[in-house]
Amino acid sequence: MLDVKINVIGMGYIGLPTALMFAANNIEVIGTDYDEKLITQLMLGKVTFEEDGLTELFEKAVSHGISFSTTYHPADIYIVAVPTPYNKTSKKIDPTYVLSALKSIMEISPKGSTIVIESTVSPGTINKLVYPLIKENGFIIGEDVHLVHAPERIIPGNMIYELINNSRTIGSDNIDVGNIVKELYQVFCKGEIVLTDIRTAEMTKVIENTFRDINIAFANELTKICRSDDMDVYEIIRIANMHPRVNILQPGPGVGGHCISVDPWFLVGDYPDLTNLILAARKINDSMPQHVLKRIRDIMKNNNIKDISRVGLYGLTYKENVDDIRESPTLQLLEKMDEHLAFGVKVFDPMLKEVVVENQIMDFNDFLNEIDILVIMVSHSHIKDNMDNLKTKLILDTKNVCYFEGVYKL
Ligand code: SAJ
Repeated sequence: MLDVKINVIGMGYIGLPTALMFAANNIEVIGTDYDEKLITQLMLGKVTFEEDGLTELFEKAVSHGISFSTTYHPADIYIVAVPTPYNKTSKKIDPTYVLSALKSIMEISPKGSTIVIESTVSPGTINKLVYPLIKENGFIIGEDVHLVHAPERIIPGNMIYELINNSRTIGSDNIDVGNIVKELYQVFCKGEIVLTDIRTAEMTKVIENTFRDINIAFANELTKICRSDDMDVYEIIRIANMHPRVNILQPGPGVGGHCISVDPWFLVGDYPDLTNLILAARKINDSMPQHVLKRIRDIMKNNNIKDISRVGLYGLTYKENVDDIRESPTLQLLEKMDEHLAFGVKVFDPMLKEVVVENQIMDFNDFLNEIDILVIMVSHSHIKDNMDNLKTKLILDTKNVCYFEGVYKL
């Protein structure tokens, strides 16, 4: 057992499972978050979002003594896992949450400790913004405190498995400190852990998500080409992917979540003259809700349906089998519908326990009774299990999960 105390700052989608994983592996852990409601819920023994295996991991971590707090407590290693949005005007990273977490750490005098930033940051952020902040607070980096960037790679929907099995990157400008942090993550991580410098780690993380965004944009552009000339994009991608060196991702109603639809903007914001492809990909993916809207209008026209309130959007989360709605394609579509159409479209999502948008119906059968056109925006397992109930509806299937005759595709 490693004799260290860790304070994980940010009990969200990344920080919570990471904190639990350390605690479940016999490390002393405090989970910190300024959100009192969230900390209260954790203290009451309830997880704050749905994820396979999270409840079991939580119980194990609690039995090993994990604690939660809204105030910062001293530790040997601080792991910062707070959101890093982008500024929608400048397209650059909005580092507010990271910097404010660091300021709070500084206040509890972290001499001798190591600060690990897990949050995704744009390349150069640690040099340009984090180092100066730490110096301003009177600490000498490399002597009083050490800094490490250890971006995560886990995918919502399979987080616990990936936390254990994925390879990881540790960026440190001091190899000894890098090795200590590597050893720490090795208490649960079975994947290879690559040690590199901080800037390389920052850039690598951002380009991994950018690569995926560009690949999805390619699939989405193919969809538009195929739609314009009546070809089956799914069959074309399926066959092309049989080539040993081709791996095209799947088209969809847009790209959501807090990672893939955000991180490429960091590069566009920092290198505006050099990011033609990355910007084009972002624009293509952001145009998909508009494409869905056009498809809905075509279907309404072809079937002489004039009342938008007879249209139902299935799925509000950013992807299948998660309860996270951040930047979701359905939310993007609703914004567009609000601009273009009289309000009234119905919404249903089996993963959500609370009403988050207008006209959201909580019961699936009630939802089906209220609509004539069903737009499948998210391929939750729930819809795959309920295919037989859908046969009387006009269906626009943006996720290619429905195989009856007459189903409209993207
Ligand atoms: N999507 C498509 N077509 C596809 C795959 C995804 O349209 O073929 C859409 C999804 O529906 C969703 C969006 O893209 O709206 C993003 O979903 P995702 O499953 O691709 O990725 P995230 O955002 O859940 O997680 C990503 C992962 N990054 C990569 O796979 C390179 C994950 O490993 C990262 O840890 C995570 O971002 C993160 O936190 O950065």
